[in-house]
Amino acid sequence: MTAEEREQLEALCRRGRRLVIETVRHAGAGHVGGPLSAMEILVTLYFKVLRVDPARPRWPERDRFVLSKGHASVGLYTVMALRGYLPVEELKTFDHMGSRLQGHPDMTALEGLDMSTGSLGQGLSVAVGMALGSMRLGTGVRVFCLLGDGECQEGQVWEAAHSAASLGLGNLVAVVDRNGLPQFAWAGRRRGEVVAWDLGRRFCAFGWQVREVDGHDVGALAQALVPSPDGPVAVIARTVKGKGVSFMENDYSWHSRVATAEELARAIAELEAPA
Ligand SMILES: Cc1ncc(C[n+]2csc(CCOP(=O)(O)OP(=O)(O)O)c2C)c(N)n1
Repeated sequence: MTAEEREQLEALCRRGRRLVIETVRHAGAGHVGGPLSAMEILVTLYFKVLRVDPARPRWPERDRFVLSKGHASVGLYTVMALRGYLPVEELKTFDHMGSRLQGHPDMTALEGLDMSTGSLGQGLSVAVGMALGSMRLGTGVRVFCLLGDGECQEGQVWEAAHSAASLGLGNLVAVVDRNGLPQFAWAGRRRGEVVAWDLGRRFCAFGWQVREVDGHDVGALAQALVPSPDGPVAVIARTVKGKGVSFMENDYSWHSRVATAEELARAIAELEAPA
């Protein structure tokens, strides 16, 4: 990746973070910490990795993306808006009655969105089905799925992981936003305790190729988010929940909290401060 390209993607991430916080404030509800931790992952996917065309959202040979951690929908809508799937102005309708942009993604409402999600643990199973279909039909479609690390406590994730490896899905990449901080406590831990459990070893044990990267480094992500003909790939992206705004980072209360006018101003000042 050239320095210029990196700068462009990083600028998109800063703009995306601001839009997420503003959108949630405008709606009066929504998730913040998880969309902020996933911003570089989403921007790298939509601007560098995915073979998609916003002008042809139903192009049969497009790559597919499944946001398994569906509560981060505001992050996905923001990046899709920046990519040209919808007007940025439409983000102001987020979570309103009748809007195409709901608190969890609705594939029947917005073209270009490939899967409705929100009930954690299910997205990887769908991605496995999509990848299997593509492999059997020889379409060349690649499938990418973003999971939360808290979400990986769901047993269904591991049933899907087992199937993907058994089926030798060389067109499937799962990326885990490993921010170490779910909404509630990890089993046996205090609420708000950051726990970086070793998901890489678990995916490896299930027969996946594992790549561990800094999840805020767009260059490293672009290199890692590449399928392998040998079978499914798990990218463990080390991230920080609430990344980009000092008082939101690693604070579980920002999982889903609406910024006050004063907090919004402070967040914007930080995001727009010269590097
Ligand atoms: C099956 C299910 N149980 C509970 C929830 C409520 N919930 C929404 S987000 C969340 C925490 C998710 O943590 P993680 O996957 O680490 O997401 P991130 O920190 O990246 O936002 C929970 C428990 C849900 N959406 N689905």
